[in-house]
Amino acid sequence: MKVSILLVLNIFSVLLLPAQNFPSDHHATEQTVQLYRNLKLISDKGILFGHQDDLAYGVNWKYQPGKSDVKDVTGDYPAVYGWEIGHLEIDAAVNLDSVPFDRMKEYISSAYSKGGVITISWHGTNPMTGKTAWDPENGTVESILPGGDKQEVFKAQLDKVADFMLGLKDNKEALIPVIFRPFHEHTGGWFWWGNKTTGNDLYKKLFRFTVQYLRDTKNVHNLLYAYNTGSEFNDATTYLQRYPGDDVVDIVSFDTYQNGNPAIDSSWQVKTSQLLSVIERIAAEKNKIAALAEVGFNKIPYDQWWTNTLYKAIGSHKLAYVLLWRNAGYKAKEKETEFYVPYKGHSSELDFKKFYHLPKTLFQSDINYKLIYK
Ligand code: BMA
Repeated sequence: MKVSILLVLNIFSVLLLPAQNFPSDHHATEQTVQLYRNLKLISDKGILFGHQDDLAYGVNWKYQPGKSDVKDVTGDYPAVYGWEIGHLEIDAAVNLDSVPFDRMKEYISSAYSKGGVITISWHGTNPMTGKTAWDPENGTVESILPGGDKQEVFKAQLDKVADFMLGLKDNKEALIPVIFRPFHEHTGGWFWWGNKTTGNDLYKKLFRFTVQYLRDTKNVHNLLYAYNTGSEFNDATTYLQRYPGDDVVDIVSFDTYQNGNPAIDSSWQVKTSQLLSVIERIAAEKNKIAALAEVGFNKIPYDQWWTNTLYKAIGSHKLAYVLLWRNAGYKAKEKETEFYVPYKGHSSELDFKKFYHLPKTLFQSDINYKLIYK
């Protein structure tokens, strides 16, 4: 009896396994499938370290071949590279942070050849008003879904996203896999897709329409999809309130930024760890991948933030990657300075090196093409 139950269970799990080990896109390219599988395997061993716009610029420099603030401090590059395609939808040559799209493609393919993981965010123009992503205007999402009077405008935006993704190729003309993270931080109210103007069902429809259009209409098969909230949730129920479905999501993630004084107050660290436990459990139950898609402490004004705060928040979790946000440096328009990774000479440099040497933090030299894409 026991034996036959075990046998049935075994056959059952064998039958289930292929589906479980496949991304939401059943026509995903070989390298995309391998990325998905390998990210799962990697989460058992360590956490890939990522940085937004790492190769393009840093604090006090721009477009110097081979340069990276992460490399200047640690001697090594990140393992995950975040890029941003906002303004692609309005045919600009540079993104909303002035990174030229043609250079971005070069950075992406050079990182990919070394096994680097690529993730892309999209602070897209509001298709209804033509203003920025930070334009939470009522009725936007209704107007861009099928039947809405801005549906064609939105589809034209997605056509450009599809062209960009399909233009990412290696030197053998194979498509480069990308973790696409559209409509991020939707549990806040600052973006046009956010919860101030977009109800839960509408958000789900927007996400589903986007995936189905890119995947099934435009035949884009080099994407894994990341569902991404802010830190405005406290348990699985609230995290999943706007979850669009297992068939359109591969990665469950959230964004969170440190504020306050972590030297005397560990509440951010404790909360971040709690929230990571929530998505870690969801990832295990749904057989998805968990990640901390954006994180940082602007200007890192606590010199032990890396080992004493961030690592304490993430170190015990099963996560594929963490991505630190961009080292913009001084932003003349806003008259403010923004960076999340130390540069040479910064007060948290030593601690970042300690963080780099921890066995669980994985950078470029810990990975290679075979490990990630084969
Ligand atoms: C924000 C800031 C902005 C930037 C935007 C999109 O968090 O870094 O300066 O324009 O992300 O990358």
